[in-house]
Amino acid sequence: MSDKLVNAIADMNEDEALALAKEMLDAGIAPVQILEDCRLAMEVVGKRFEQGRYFIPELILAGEMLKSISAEVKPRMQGSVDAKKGARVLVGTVKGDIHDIGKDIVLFMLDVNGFDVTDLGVDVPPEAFVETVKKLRPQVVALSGFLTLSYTSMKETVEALQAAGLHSGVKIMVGGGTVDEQVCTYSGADAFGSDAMAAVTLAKRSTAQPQVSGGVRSHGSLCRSRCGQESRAVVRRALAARHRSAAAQAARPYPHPIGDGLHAC
Ligand code: B12
Repeated sequence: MSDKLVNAIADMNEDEALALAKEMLDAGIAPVQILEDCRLAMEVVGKRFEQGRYFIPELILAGEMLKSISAEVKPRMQGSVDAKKGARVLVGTVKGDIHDIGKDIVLFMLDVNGFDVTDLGVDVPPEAFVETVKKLRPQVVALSGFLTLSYTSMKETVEALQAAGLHSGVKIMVGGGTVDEQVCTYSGADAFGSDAMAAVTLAKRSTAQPQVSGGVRSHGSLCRSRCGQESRAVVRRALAARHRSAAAQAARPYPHPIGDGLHAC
């Protein structure tokens, strides 16, 4: 059934995908397993986009499918932990980036794990993070981004929080797409995570929250520890492609991987 769901999403069969997800939930399959299938399907969609087989409409439809499935999954995860709200986490997709599927999954995994989550949405400028941190005084700020461009926005956000004297009071974690240890170091954030469970684990480190776990691949770490080969390779490919373009080099907001403050893992 798991493969079927991955294929239904990847092949753009919206009705079938939603029906399968509901069937799986009714059959008692762990909600986090369904989210993992969604992630696998998005990898296939992303590859087809890269190969020129899919275009923006397919990406939008895939995004819609994931949102519908997430809406089915979320209520099944509620109540699995103590409903009492604990530490505050501020979440947002950084300036210039409108990808929110991964951010929303992070958001609801934090939510069902008892965190008090505030979502600033997408394309969030550094000033909005600063203002909200002043107002809400969260313990954790989670920055999400899927575009290479978002690395610079993450850095600017961390710098803005620092300049406002707010960084010492909050842990800043980054994640999304190809974000890894190098991006974490580059942005000045405290930690990075490659999936929603990692976000929960990282947020939990500064609190004493209970955690709902479910066997989903989870990889998160402080910037100093090792990062995955795969995501490093993707970042390097993205950076190499950027360097091939003279125009991009001229206006390049993200520095070369060797030097400019970035360190190999
Ligand atoms: C769906 C999609 C879209 C949809 C987004 C819909 C939506 N509502 O989000 C739409 C169509 C809008 C879109 C637009 C664009 N996209 Co797009 N998109 C994708 C796609 C296919 C999937 C991304 C996704 O949602 N994955 C699903 C989630 C669940 O993935 P995930 O990474 O496993 O999520 C986990 C982690 O990231 C982590 N996480 C996320 N945030 C955080 C935060 C913290 C703190 C932590 C710890 C963890 C964490 O937890 C998540 C859940 O476990 C990717 C390709 C891909 N394979 O990734 C391209 C991709 C990201 N898009 C890309 C591009 C280029 C664009 C556009 C510029 C296209 C265009 N020419 O207009 C625009 C960008 C506009 C903008 N300003 O942002 C490129 C980015 C390339 C780059 N390196 O910059 C990609 C990689 C496609 C490609 N191969 O070229 N896109």
